[in-house]
This record gives sequence, C-alpha cells and structure tokens, in this order.
Amino acid sequence: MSEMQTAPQQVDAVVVGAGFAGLYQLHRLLKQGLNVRSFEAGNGVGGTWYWNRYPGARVDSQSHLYQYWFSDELLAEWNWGERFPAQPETERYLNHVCDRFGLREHITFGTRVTSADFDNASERWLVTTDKGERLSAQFLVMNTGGLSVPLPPPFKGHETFKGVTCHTSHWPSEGIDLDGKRVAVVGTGATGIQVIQTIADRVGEMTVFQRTANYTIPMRNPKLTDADRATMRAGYPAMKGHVQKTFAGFDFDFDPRPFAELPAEERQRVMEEGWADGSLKFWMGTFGDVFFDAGVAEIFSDFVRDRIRARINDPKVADKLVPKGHSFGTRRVPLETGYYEAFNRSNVHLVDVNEDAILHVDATGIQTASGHHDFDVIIYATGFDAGTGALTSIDVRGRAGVTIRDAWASGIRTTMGLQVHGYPNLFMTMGPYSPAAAFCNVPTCLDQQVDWISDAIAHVRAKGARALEPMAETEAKWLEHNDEVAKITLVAQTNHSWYTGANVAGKERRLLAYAGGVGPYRELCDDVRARGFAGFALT
Ligand code: NA7
Repeated sequence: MSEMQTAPQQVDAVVVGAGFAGLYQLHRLLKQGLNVRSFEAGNGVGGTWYWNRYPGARVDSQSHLYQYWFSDELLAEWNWGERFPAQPETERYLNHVCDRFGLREHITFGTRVTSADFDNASERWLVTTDKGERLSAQFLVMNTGGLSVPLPPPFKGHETFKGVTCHTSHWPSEGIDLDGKRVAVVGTGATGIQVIQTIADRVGEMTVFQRTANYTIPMRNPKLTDADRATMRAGYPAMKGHVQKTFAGFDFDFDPRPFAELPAEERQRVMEEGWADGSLKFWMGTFGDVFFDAGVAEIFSDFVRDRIRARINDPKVADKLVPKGHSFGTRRVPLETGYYEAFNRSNVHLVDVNEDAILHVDATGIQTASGHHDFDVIIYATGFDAGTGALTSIDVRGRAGVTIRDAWASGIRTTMGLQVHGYPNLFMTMGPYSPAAAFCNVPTCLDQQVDWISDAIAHVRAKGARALEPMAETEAKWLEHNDEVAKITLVAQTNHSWYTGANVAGKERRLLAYAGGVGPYRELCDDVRARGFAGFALT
C-alpha cells in the first residue's frame, strides 16, 4: 500500500440502510445522543420502497398498519391516499419522515458498506465503504432488509439478450418502455403477480413463465376519504399496542375457537368474512389452525382454488393457474387485483415451465423445450436471497475473524434474529429466526426490533460497558426453541419456498422466520430486556 491510510472516523454507531428500519433506528440513536453515521446504497431513502419501483409495486398491508407508530404528530399529519399504497406513496411517506425528523443530513447515500471487522482490543467495529471511507464504531446496526438482495437471472445465456432486461427490484427510475412491446415475465410470486396484472393492457404481447402457481387473495383497495382517515386516526391509540400482541402484527388476529369444533356454516361464515375484507386477514386473521393442521389447510386451499378457477375463461389455462402440490398459506399468499383476468386477454400467454422448460436465453429471447419465444423485454421477478443475503454479502468479521457468510455456511444462527454470538455490538433487524423475517406486518416488527436494539445500546452505555453479545448457550436455546415451534407448522414442511431457503442453491433448508407469533416473540424480547439483558454478556 503506497498511500498512508487516514485514521478512521470515530463514531458511536454506524447504521446500514435507510429503509423503514434504518430511518427509525437512526432517529432513535440520535435521540439517545449518539454520534451516528448512516449509509445507504441507494441514492434516496426507502430501502425496499426505493428499489422496487416496478409497475404495480404496492404494499400488501393496509396503510393504517404499514407505518411508524413512534410519533403521534406523524400519525396525525400524514394522509394516506389508498388502503394499500403503491410504491410512490410509500416512498413519499418515508422521505417525509426522513425530513420531518431531520435525518437526511446524517445519511450518506449511494454508498455501500463493504466490510466490518471487529477489533478485539478496542471492542469496536472498523467499517469500510465502497467509497473508501473508514469508520471506527462502537455499535453496528444492520437495517439492511430481509428481501434486499435479488437473485441473479437463473438461465444460461441471460447476458446475451440484446433487448431490455431487468430484475424487478432494480427497475430503473426512468421506467422501461413496455407499450406495444413483446414482454416476458419470469416468476409469479407476489412481485410477478403485481407486474403482470399492471402491464397486461399496455404491452403488445406478454408471455408469463410460471413454475409454481400461488394461492392469492383479491385485494380490496378503495381510495381513502377524509372520513376514512378520521376513523383510522381514532383507532390508532388502541391499535398501537394491539398490533404488538397479535400473531402477525396486524390489527386482526385468529379466531380463538378451534376450527374442528365449529359447525361447517360457522367456519364458512368466518372464512367468507375474512375473504371479503380483501386483505391478508383471510390468512392471518381467521383460523390459526390453517398453519398447523393439514386438513384445515386443504379446506382453505379448496376455498381459494374454486374462486380462482371461476375467474379464468379457458379451463386449460385455469388448470395451470390453480395451485397444486402445496397447501394454502404454506408459501407467501400475495394479494392481487385483476391478475386472473389478465390471462383472459388474447395478448397474454402462460407457459408452465414444468411442462415446457426454459433451456436458455439468447440474443432475441427465450428458448424453451417446445420452441423459441422472441422478446423485446425480459422481466425477472425471480425473488431474493431472503433473510440472510444482505448480511452474507458484506464481509462482517466477528471476534474470531470469521465472516458471517462463512459462519452461516455451516448453519444459520442468530439470537432472536437480533444478534449473533461472536459478533458483539452487531445488531440486525429482519434477521433470521425473528417473525420479521417473514410472518409479520413488517413495520410492526421493525418498530419492536429497533426499540429493543436501541434499549440494548442504551444499556451498554449506561453500564459504562464496551460490548453486548449473546452467550453461546442463549443462542443455542433460541435455535432450539425456534425449531421446536417451526416443526409443528405446515410452512416448515413445505420445502419449495423462500421461507425455507429453498429458492437459493446450496442454502440451508430451515424455516427462516420465527413462527411463534409476533406477540409471544415480543414478550420474550421484553423479558430479556426486563432482566437486564439476561443471557447476554456485557464486556
Ligand atoms: P418470490 O416470492 O421468491 O417469487 C419468485 C418467483 O420466481 C417464483 O414464482 C419462482 O418460482 C420464480 N422463479 C425463480 N426461479 C425460477 C426459474 N429458474 N424458473 C422459473 N421461475 C422461477 O419473489 P417475489 O419478489 O415475488 O416476492 C418476494 C417477497 O417480496 C414476497 O413474498 C413479499 O413478501 C415481498 P417458484 O415459486 O420458486 O417455483
């Protein structure tokens, strides 16, 4: 090295990511009097809501639940326009929060943290960015998102395609011209569904490549009036605490009555009511037995299959779009608006890749077993390295000098999805084995996790200590508890899902999210905090 490196900047904390979690994390730590630097790879705030600007990108949680609870003033002043806001509205909201609380000046945009090394002598993190900045921080908080690292296109020759191509999570801000074009969409998860239903009437011809048909719920998405907003606001004080007690962080929860003990008409009534809500209530707010009892899940599956089939004109197309091979609720259930009707259009074609496999991509399109499809645009809605990707893509080296990537290669482990043994003062949100990783209305869980992390940091400082780290036995117990809960769920038994790591070659097959519920998880976290972070070592 020819140049002398300048001394790293000394800060109390580095916050990585300026999405939903990162903004609140920054706000909390600044309020606690810490000297904080925040780094964000994007050129603006929003995280998921900055990057995912594909046509139709929209929240699957109601706006009154998909927001921050920490400021009554914010709750009073922000006017949501729709029940389920689209990406631009959520991005505007997050920009408003950023400016409203004076956060922007603390964030360095367009900059990735590339490595973080724990120095055993000083018990501080040496953080390096792709712009060559170096910082020494006592605390390192990774608010890097659970679905933020897209998977590369999975087909041979994808780089040879001469048309326009893009993963949905990297949609260019200037947009892609789709009008009248021949468009391929690969993937029919929550993202693919939103893209397909939104662009069907704009494109010339669209071919959808589907591997697995999903169960979906029709979204009811009215524009909100002042009266709607007044009703929402009146409910906030009660809702604020309540969402932290439910199974999935929404304002609804499971019917406490066992499914098996109810007459058929009553079961049907509850299911119909959940369905009519046009939200995830049908899944997360009717009968909890759907998560554990294969017979109940089958009844739900039939309920949804019938409703899907009824909307598709061509029975052969319906056969492909009606899910089979897994039960309702064992994979993410997307909300949709006019998705099935898109397949009734003459310009929309469906290829089931199980019958007609994609062989490769070439300069002009996609070659399947049955022939060649010419395209102007190929859209990959092929998902993410969920839960772990953001942490394993940065060189984070703990006490033993081992990266999290290498440590997790032989088994993903965390303590409550918040910390990892061997990585003192490293905190994360949406980490593996917390409900936030999959089974949560995300802002509810981020609110709780950021609060816990901020309190943990306050605890270290109040004690005049240098570092906090979960003990090895605490971590082992958490994993054991996590697995105990997971093994009774149908979700864990459904192998083919990003919930279980199955969408990434070589990834450990294990349920990524804690399935014990948001309420019980919060109680466990609260208990640790109330007992002075029992099970965690202070040094
Ligand atoms: P998902 O839910 O992981 O969906 C990815 C889709 O891409 C899914 O339909 C996959 O089929 C499909 N896919 C992936 N690889 C291939 C190949 N090789 N061939 C054909 N099809 C493929 O990602 P999303 O972005 O939709 O949603 C992620 C989360 O973001 C979502 O759950 C919400 O919480 C928000 P598969 O189902 O694996 O057979």
